[in-house]
Amino acid sequence: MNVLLLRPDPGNERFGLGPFFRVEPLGLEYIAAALLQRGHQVALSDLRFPPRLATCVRRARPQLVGISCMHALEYDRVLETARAVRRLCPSAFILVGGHAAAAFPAPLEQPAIDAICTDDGEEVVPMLVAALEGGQNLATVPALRLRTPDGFVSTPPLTQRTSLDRVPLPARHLIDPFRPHYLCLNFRPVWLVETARGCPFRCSFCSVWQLYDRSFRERSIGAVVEDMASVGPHVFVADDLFWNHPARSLELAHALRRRGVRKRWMLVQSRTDLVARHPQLLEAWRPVAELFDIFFGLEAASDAGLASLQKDNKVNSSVEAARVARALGYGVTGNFVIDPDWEEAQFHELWDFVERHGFQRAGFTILTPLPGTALYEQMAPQLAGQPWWKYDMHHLLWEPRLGARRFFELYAETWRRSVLNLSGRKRLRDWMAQVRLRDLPQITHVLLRTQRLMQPAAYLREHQITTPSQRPRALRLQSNAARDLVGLERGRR
Ligand code: B12
Repeated sequence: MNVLLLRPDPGNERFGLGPFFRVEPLGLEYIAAALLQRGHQVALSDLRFPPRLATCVRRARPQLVGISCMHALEYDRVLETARAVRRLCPSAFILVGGHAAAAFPAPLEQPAIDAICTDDGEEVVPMLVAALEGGQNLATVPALRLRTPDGFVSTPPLTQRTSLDRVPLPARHLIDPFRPHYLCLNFRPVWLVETARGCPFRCSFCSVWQLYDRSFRERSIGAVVEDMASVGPHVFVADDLFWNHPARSLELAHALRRRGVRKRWMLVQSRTDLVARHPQLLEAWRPVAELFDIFFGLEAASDAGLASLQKDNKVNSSVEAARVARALGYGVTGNFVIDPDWEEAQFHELWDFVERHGFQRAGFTILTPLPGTALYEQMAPQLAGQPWWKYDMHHLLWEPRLGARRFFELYAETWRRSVLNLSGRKRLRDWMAQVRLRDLPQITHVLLRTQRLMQPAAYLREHQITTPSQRPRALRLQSNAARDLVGLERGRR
């Protein structure tokens, strides 16, 4: 079967570091590998970059189009993309999958979409393709929300979680034309690698553990070494919780070193208590990359703050993890969560903590009940009517205790205290002194764009948009671009 897999343009990157962390659609590459193994024809397009959707569809002549929906903030754009595909290619079966689609499919249950995959795609997509080819009843394909004349219905779940070794290597060659676009800050091109999936912890704001029932799956050491050896010098590790299984992580580090794998830059995400308890792991991994950053879920400046997020951790661990990591030459970055219910005192507590422990490289997101979490269910009445584009963790979804104006003043001030503030402790010239000449234009662009995070008015303008039909100007413009993308207007004329 001819299959076209699409990574849509989220079209919602005005705040946050999204544009500076553009990474490959790894989930689609694994699905593509599973389909290629079975002899299907697969094309993969990243619609953030040319060619346009119409061109992709014309070239691929797909019988099935798979669209990824990774983040809740992308629901509307995914629907727009599905509608455009339907017009361009009315006979194709349209399937949507990916983290947000699986965790909370309801917003996608629309006529433009034929089915939504509610689990990983490596097994489900080949089974669906086989069922479509064989003219079988699609209700026998597991892990779907399937459109029927009576509405969307669930098919049975997978009998067990898909082993990550079922498809050992992603079909990276399919995205070769897009590779030069993938970057993390000034590291370009970047490769996304997955060594494990899931997380056994239960942070209230996170939808990963709730989708995967706190499971944690690992790829075999051999497959990871093969993948790591094949990718380029800049690696972003997608794992939800790196180093979670210390003995296996140690074995993996040794296997990579034996194979002579050494990267220029790596970024992993981990927990502070894990790192604080296992300095030997960090020692073993350090030689794997010349520059090595760790992104910690720091979340709060007090034990009470951590407890309120079900972090099951203490701030002592944050301090200790930063000490251990820095002593071994790791870059320490991370994120803090800001609760709209905060008083001024909690902002001050956070600023003091950042200052005292040197966490100026961390970012700050607004507590956002993500669909698919118990927090979302609990807060549903307060969230009613909020548009999905506001689920980017830089918008308020309900009125903050301090009032929106004051909240955003303090939120912007929090960002001003970060290393990104060009009028603050680190000036543009200090940044320049640290980067390679060829990276100067990119890093300057990043830094200038991020100054918006420090402007209360920028947030307030969008906060004032309260009806779902209204959209920020930037999103409207992109929507027009989306229509143009498929040439619909031209076709009508
Ligand atoms: C890489 C990543 C990013 C990257 C790149 C994303 C991009 N735009 O391309 C960056 C760093 C930019 C990013 C940014 C953000 N991210 Co993000 N990100 C991830 C991460 C860590 C890994 C995803 C990944 O590639 N995994 C590896 C692959 C192999 O797995 P996969 O994608 O899940 O694919 C499998 C299945 O989902 C399925 N599948 C996938 N696609 C499809 C398609 C079809 C058709 C089918 C059938 C199946 C299918 O099959 C695949 C193979 O098994 C996930 C964590 C996670 N566990 O999902 C968070 C995650 C998706 N991100 C999240 C969030 C919150 C964000 C931010 C809002 C964070 C922020 N602080 O600003 C921003 C939003 C940016 C924006 N404006 O778009 C949340 C999403 C929650 C939600 N429900 O919305 C997650 C789940 C993290 C979390 N712990 O909460 N992110």
